[in-house]
Amino acid sequence: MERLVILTGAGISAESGLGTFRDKDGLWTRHDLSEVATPEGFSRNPKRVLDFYNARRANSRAAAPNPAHEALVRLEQSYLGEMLIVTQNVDDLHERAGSRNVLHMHGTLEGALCAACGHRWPAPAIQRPQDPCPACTTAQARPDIVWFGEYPYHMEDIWQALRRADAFVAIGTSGTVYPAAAFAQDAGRAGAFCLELNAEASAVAPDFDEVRLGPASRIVPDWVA
Ligand code: BV8
Repeated sequence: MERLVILTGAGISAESGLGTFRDKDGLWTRHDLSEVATPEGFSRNPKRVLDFYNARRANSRAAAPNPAHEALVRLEQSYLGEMLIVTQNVDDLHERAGSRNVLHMHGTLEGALCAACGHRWPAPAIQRPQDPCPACTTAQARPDIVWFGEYPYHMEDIWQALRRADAFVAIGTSGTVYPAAAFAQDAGRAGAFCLELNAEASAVAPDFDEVRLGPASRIVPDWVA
């Protein structure tokens, strides 16, 4: 039984009109990540953080999956082995394209989390600082996003899948954020063939057996074909 693990990053959603983080005019070139993507930043100024994610949630809901997302759906439907998509992205374009087996290791814009009691629920279109948690009623609602310094979701399942993988494919990620940036090493150590599909070689390109460069909307369908 073939086992395939696919890791996606912001680059797979770039051609859907959602910004990346580290390309020119990327999100982290216009926002200080320590102010909008850390628990400390949220404590300092909840409204600024909620405004940042409310805008991204609106963009995400207005965006549509692109041919790269759709190619992965075709692959999952025809794949005879086990296929898992691990995404660093917080948009839901994989699910809206039709992918079924998706793990969001950095959370999702479609979720809300209570900073006081840990309760999680579907996010409203707009989150406001005074929104009460449905479980403990305190006004500590925040986006269900894994910020820098927080522990990503599903790590045990992801590491187990990487240890058992026959192939690992990274799509549209710069390889700058850990622990995701180490996944090719993790999979390669377990004997997996590692392929990178990217617009430009990532910081961890040397960890891969093969690197193919180009826009995801072209090179992912070409790879799946
Ligand atoms: C943690 C949610 C403890 C926010 C994000 C070593 C080990 C472990 C941790 C660390 C370590 N060293 C440092 C750390 C700490 C830190 C970290 O990695 N810092 C970095 C800056 C050095 N990591 C953490 O804090 C993580 N937690 O470590 O917990 C732990 C310890 C050990 C083991 C487990 C746990 C939590 C990190 C999560 C932070 N949250 N996202 C939000 O989305 O608002 S991370 C942020 O970067 C993004 O959200 C995204 O998910 C992530 C990666 O970015 P990319 O997706 O790669 O996007 P980027 O813009 O960088 O690149 C785009 C790529 O696409 C480029 O390659 C480009 O060429 C390509 N591209 C562009 N257009 C196209 C394209 N490709 C194809 N087609 C196109 N059209």
